[in-house]
Amino acid sequence: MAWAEPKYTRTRVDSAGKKFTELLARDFLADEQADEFEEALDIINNWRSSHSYPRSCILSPNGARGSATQWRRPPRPPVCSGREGVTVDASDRELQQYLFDLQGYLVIQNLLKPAEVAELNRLIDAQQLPSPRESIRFGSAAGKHGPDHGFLNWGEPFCRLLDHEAIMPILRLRLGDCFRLDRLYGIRMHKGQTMGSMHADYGASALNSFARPGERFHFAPNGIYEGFVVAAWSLADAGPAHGGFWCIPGSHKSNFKLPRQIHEAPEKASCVVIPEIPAGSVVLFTEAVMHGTAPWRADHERRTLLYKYCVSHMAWSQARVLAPPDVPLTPRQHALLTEPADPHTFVPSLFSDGPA
Ligand SMILES: O=C(O)CCC(=O)C(=O)O
Ligand SMILES: [Fe+2]
Repeated sequence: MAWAEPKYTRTRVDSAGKKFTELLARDFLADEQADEFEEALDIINNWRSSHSYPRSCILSPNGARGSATQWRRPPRPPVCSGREGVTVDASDRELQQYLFDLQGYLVIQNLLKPAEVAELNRLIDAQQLPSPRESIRFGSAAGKHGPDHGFLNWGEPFCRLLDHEAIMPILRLRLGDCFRLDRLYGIRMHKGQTMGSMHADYGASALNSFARPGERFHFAPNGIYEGFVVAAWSLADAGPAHGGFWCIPGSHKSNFKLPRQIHEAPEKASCVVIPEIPAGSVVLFTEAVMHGTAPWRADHERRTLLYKYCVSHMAWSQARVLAPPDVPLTPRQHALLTEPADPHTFVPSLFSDGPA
């Protein structure tokens, strides 16, 4: 890995740091402020890449999008251009674990080739679905939808994503060796559409926050205490300029309810981030992180496939995702459709290097 030569004095770097922090805290930047922001970023980047190890949340498979030290310019305003930046090698599990745990989500860019994305989109087109104005969700299974195979029966490319090699080790970081697919659905959105409000399925703001905790299962105070993770595949570009998934990084660790002010106007809150998730990329997020759907502002249609996984002894849905009748599954894909049960006693590891 090549490290850059330092180009700026300590004083220059310090003042760039102050400017960067000041501008980052704003929701909107005027054009000349955006230029100042980028100039500050260039100085920090140079300092950073000449001195320190990168940090952030955007992963690129095998560094395919550039070196591990490369900042991506945050998109220009409006809202919440991400604090995301550096690309890191997708095989760096330690960094993935740290960032996923820290932020509650992780983006892996450009995992699917354009031809794979096109094939999935073609199979969706072939369903002749009603307009998203009638129904934003499509191809659902389990959850409130009831038992179904959903879009898994639309073709092998949908089943391949169930246990895609790039996401399994990252799901394992949060869910352990034994987990199951709890439900799935797709989202299509047209310009101007919105969907639901921000929510988290665990923690102080969750509907279940008044439920008594289990008597026999005690969690370490700072351990991972929820077991529901989503892999959401983008089949169309999503991000700050378009809309799509948004969240409050780190909120899965928060002990306090979402303030009304943020709930009512997330687009005004600088803590809300819309990550850049180009077509062919996946965002993994814990359902415990405060998240939701930003209004769709792009001319193109939003298309996202959401696969939701629980630790094996947990079910979020009452209903199950059924095996697709017309598409054969591999043994591991079948294993993901298991009934909830104790890990390792009733449910074997999904990983060949895990305990039997
Ligand atoms: O629009 C999105 O990607 C978020 C959907 C959502 O809230 C969820 O999957 O739980
Ligand atoms: Fe959600």
